[in-house]
Amino acid sequence: APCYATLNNKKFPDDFMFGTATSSYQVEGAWNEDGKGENIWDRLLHTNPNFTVNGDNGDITCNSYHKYKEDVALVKELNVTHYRFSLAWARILPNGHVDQINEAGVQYYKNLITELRANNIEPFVTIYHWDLPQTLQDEGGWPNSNIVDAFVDYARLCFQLFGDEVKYWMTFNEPKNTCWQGYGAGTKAPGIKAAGIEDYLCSHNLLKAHAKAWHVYDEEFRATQKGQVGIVIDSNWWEPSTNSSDDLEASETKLQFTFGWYAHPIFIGDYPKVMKNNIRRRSLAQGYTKSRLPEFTPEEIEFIKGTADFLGVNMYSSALVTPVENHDVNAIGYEADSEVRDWLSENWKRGASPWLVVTPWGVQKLLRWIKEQYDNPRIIITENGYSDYDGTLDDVDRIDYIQQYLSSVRDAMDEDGVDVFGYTVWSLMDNLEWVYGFTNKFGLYNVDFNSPNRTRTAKKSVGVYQNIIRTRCLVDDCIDS
Ligand code: GBH
Repeated sequence: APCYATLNNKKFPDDFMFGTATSSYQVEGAWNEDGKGENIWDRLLHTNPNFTVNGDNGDITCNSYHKYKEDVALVKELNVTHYRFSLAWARILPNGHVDQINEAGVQYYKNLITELRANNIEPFVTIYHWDLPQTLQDEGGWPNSNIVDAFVDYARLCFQLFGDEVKYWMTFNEPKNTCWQGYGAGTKAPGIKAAGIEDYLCSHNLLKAHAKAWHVYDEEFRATQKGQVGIVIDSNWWEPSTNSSDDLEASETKLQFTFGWYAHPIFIGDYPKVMKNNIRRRSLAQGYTKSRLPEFTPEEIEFIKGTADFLGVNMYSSALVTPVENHDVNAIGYEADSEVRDWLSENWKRGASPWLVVTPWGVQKLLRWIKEQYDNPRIIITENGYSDYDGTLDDVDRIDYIQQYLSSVRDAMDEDGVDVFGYTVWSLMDNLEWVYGFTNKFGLYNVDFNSPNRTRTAKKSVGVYQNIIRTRCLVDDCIDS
């Protein structure tokens, strides 16, 4: 029997939401069917198969485009309140712009949403989860400010098409990974390596696009559709490697560079001070005439501030931090700009993903920090989950992970008064895990990628999650709070 000693014994509130999640490129397949346009992942993985382990790509993956009814049946079987999925921009708008709408793509999402509603499952819709239409990348992608209006037109169309049935919208999933991995480190599509320059331009445009889309909803749709628009921001918990004031400060700096990069403009106004100061100081020392971090005008700061009805948090892991000693002043890059170094403790249990360590206490610390920083926003955990290599049905490590993290979330609610209204397991099923292809498996359901049917099979974690949802408890002798 599992050891319950560290699990919270308090019930989750009756209205607490429990859900599960996927994203379009990772599960849909049908990459060129029924009029879908090419996106940056299609292009990158077709032209450069070495980008992923085993040359895996999303051409077919879980085949959810054809199997969505079966997917919804699994979601139903889980008995969750909500299903978080994303819209593939190029499936709706093949060239990225609203002059050409792909009716078959629109119909696919209408069918999916109808099927969810018919089964009493709340759709949580991410408008952008990393699959930019290739045509928009050819126009410069996120670092080019033209993208702002292209995104806002697309978002408005989504509100028009689906907003009668969708009440929870998220503009962006993990902007840091769109920008830093896509245009800085080059480890995600479009694979551009321009760290310290294009990642900052990308974020600048993305924040404006987010804010504009929120205002469009607020002015044109909120009164009739009565939904909410938020954003999903991810971060590790950055644990000070010692109790020294330098390490405490490194933790704060790293939180500002990761979470604050997006949350500060949206919840407080403008970029975090430490980002503005560090990047300006380093840019000038490097011979630039101004900071590599673009500046918002006072009007833009006001326009972006307050543009989230709720905050989605993706949290999986933690790392230790300390200031970089004798840092190289000439290094141009987002990571160099933070002047903080991070690494994983040898003592932490690992998942299959090289970055994933089992640190449930980190989620409580992150949630408490968010509450204090941003004046107690309404939060939903939009992703949390555990990867293994083999997709085993006897997934005791995943069960342990989910129980421990949920317990820590419950502690954050109870001990720190964090306003958490829901939790979402990544992922409904094993899927295309970006550069790790099909080798890192996060699913509650196993998918047989060798079978043309892409057969789904429940893992042991399904039963455990069903039980948590039914009882709203992590332990047998759980108490009402
Ligand atoms: C999420 O990304 C994605 O939304 C989802 O598509 C994906 O399948 C899932 O998680 C599992 O990976 O130094 O803070 O940047 C989370 C991926 C993992 C990206 C941690 C950043 C490095 C830590 N993130 N990673 S950080």
